[in-house]
Amino acid sequence: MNDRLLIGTATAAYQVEGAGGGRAPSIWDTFAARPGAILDGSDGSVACDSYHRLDEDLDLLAGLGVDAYRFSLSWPRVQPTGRGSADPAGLDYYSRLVDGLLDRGIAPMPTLYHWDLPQPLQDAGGWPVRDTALRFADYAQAAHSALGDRVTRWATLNEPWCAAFLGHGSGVHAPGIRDATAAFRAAHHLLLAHALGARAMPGADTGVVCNLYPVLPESPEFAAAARTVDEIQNGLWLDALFAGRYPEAVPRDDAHAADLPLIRGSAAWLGVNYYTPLRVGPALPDGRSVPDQRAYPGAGDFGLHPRGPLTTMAWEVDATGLEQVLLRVAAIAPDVPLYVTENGAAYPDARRLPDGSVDDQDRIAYLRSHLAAAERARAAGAPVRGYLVWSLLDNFEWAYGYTQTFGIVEVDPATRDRRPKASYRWLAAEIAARR
Ligand code: IFM
Repeated sequence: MNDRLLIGTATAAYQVEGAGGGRAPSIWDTFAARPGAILDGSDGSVACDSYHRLDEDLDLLAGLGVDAYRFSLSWPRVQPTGRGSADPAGLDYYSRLVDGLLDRGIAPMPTLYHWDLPQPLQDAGGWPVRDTALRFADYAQAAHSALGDRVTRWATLNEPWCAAFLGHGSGVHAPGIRDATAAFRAAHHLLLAHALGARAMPGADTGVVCNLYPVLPESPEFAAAARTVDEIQNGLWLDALFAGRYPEAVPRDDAHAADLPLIRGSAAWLGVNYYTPLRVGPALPDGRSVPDQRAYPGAGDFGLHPRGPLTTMAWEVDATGLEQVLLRVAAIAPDVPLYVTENGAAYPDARRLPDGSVDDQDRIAYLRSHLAAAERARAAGAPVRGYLVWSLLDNFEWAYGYTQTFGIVEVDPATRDRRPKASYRWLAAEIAARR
C-alpha cells in the first residue's frame, strides 16, 4: 500500500465552467430552461466562469498544496454534437488545464462524463438507447488521444445512479424523464459506456465513480424496501462491475445480460462519492419523499429519515458511513484501489471572520471526521488511495441551483470573485502536516 493518502479537491464542468468558449448545449442547458426545474431558476451558463478564470483556479489549487485535482470534461465542449471529430478549441481548454496542473505538481484526474450529455444525443434517444454507449467510447478515445500523453488516471462516469435514476426515474435531473423502464435501460447503457470507454483508452488507468450509501431500514417492516433501495443505489453498480451480474431489483433483460462479461472487471479502480447514509422508513406526510421513491423503482412506498445534525441539503452527517462503504467494496473487490472521489457538505456559511472570509467550522468538522473515517478504513485493510473534497468552489448544485454551497472557496454570485473559507486554510494546513 502507498504510505500517504493522496489529497485533492473536485469539481465538474457544468457546475463550474460556464458556457464560455462557445460550449455547445447539453441536456442540462435544456433542463435548466424548463420552468420550475431548478430551485432558484438559475443555470450553468456562467457558473463560476472557470472557463475564463483558469489561472485563478489553478493558483487556488497550488495554494492548497493538493496532490490531485478531479475535474470533468464537458462532452459538448469536446464534441459539440456528441459524434464526429473533436473540436480543437474545446480540447485546448483541457490541455491548458492539464498543463497548468502539471506545472504546479498536481495530478490531473479527469472524469469524462459528469451528466452533461450533448443535446443532439438526447434528441437521438439519450442513455436509454444503446448507441449512446458507442458514442461515448468514441468520445473517450478522442479525449484520451488528446490528453493521454499527460493524464494517466481517468474516470469514465460520475455517479451513474444519478444519471439513470434521477434523470429518468424521479426526473429531478436532466433529461427530466419519469419512466422506470427508461431508467433501467439508461443504467445498463451507462455501465456499457464505461466498459467500452475504458477499452477505448489503452494504457490508461481507468475507473468509474459511484455514489454509495449505507442503507438502513428504520424498522423491520421496511427491510424489504431498504433491500431494494440498496440494490439500486449500491448493488446494481457493484455487482455488475465486480461480479458480472445484476441484483434482483433489476428487471431481467437478455440483451443486457449478454454485456455483463464485458462490464465485469472493467474498472481498474473505483471512485466512491460519500455524503450520508440513507434511512428507509414510512413515507413522509408532506410528500417530500415522493421523488426519492421514483428514483428507486420497485421499492414501494417509503420515505427517507435523516437524523440530525443535518447539512443544508437535509443530509445526515455520519462519518462512520464512509468507513462502512469503503469496507463493503474492499470485501467484494479486495484488489481494486479505492479513491474517495467526493466528500463534503453544504452549510449556511453565515459566520464570518474579521477579515470577511467565511468561518465554516461545521464544514471543517465534517471534513476532518470523514478524512479520519477514510484513514480508519485504510488501517482496516481497504485499499484506499485518495480523498478528494467536494468541492473546491461554491458552484451550480444541479436542481438546487446556487442555493447550496459546498465549496471551500466562496464564489461571489455577482462578480464570481473567489475568497477562500476557513476550510480552505484548514485543508492546506492538513496537507502540509501530512507531508
Ligand atoms: O454536486 C454534486 C456532484 O456533482 C455529484 N456528487 C454530489 C455533489 C453534491 O450534491
